[in-house]
Amino acid sequence: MVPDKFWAQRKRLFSRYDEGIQIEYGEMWYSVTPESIAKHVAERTVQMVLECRRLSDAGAGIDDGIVILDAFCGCGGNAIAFAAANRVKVIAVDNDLTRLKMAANNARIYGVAESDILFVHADVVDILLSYSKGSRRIDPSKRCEHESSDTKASPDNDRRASGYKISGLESLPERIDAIFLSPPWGGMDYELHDNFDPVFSITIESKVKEQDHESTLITNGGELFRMSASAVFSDSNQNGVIAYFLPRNVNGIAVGHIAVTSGIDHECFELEQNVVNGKVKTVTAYFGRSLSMN
Ligand code: MGP
Repeated sequence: MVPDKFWAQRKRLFSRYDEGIQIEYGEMWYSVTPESIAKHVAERTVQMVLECRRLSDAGAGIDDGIVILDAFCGCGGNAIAFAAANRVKVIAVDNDLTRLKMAANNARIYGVAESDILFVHADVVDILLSYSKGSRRIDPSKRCEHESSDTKASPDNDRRASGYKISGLESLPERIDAIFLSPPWGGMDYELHDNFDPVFSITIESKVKEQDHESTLITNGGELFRMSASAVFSDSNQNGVIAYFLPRNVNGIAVGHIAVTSGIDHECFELEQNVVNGKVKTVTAYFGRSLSMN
C-alpha cells in the first residue's frame, strides 16, 4: 500500500498520474520530484547553460542543442521535465532497470520524443568518470577497471521499453552541458538531521567487479559533487552547470564547503528553496560560472 500522504499527492508528482503513470513502490514514492518543481529546475538549468554560453567565447554555440545528464533518473519526473525544455536532450541514467522501464513508460505518457531522451542503464560513478570537462574522455565500452556488475548489458529484448531504447555506457554522447544530481538522501529520516550535510548523509553504493570477486564502492554526497564538477566544468571556457537537488534542511555552509574542497573556482553558487502550495519542499543548489559573472 502506498502511504496516504504520498497517494494524496500523486497528481502533484505527475499531473497525468491517471493516464497510467508508474511509480515503483517504496523509495520512489517519496523521492519523485513534484512536477512543478521539476519543471522549474529544468527551466533554471537551461537558462544557466545559455547564460554560460553567452559569456563564453569557446565551446558550444548559443544555438547548439543542450545535453543534460540526469544521473539518478528514478521514475523519470525530472528527466521528463528536462526533455520538455526547448532543444534539450536528456541522458536519463539509473542503475535499476525496473525504474528505467517505469521512467520510459512515464515519458511515453508525456509524449517525450525518442530523439529528446536517451535512457542509460549504468552506474552513476561509471557515467561521471566517463567525462572530463564536459567531453567524453574515454571510450566507455573499453572500460574494465570499474565495471558495475549489476549494469552489464542485458539481452536485446530487455533493451527497449515503451518504444525507447535503453542503452549502456557505449551510447553516451560526446558532450554534456549540465548534470542534475538527485541522489537518495538516506530515506525518510533525512529530516532528523538539524543541518543535513551531503558528505555524511548521502551514500551511493556501486558494485565493482574485480577479477574474481565483487566489492562495493561507497561514494558520499561530497565526492559525488567533486566527480560531477570534474566531469562537466572546464577551465578553458565558462561552460558547465550542476544542479544538486537537496533536502529543505540542508546546511548551506556544508554545501559551500563541498564546492570549495572540490577545487572549483566559481565565486558564487545559488541555493534555491522550492516551494509548493506555500511549503518549502526541497532546496536546489546551482553551480555555474555565469552566477559569478552576472
Ligand atoms: P517529504 O519529506 O516527503 O516532504 O519530501 P513532504 O511531502 O513535504 O511531507 P511532510 O511530511 O513534510 O509534509 C519532500 C520532497 O523531497 C519530495 O517530494 C521529493 O521530491 C523529495 N525527496 C524526499 N526524499 C526522501 C528524497 C530522496 O531521498 N532523494 C531525493 N532526490 N528527493 C527526495
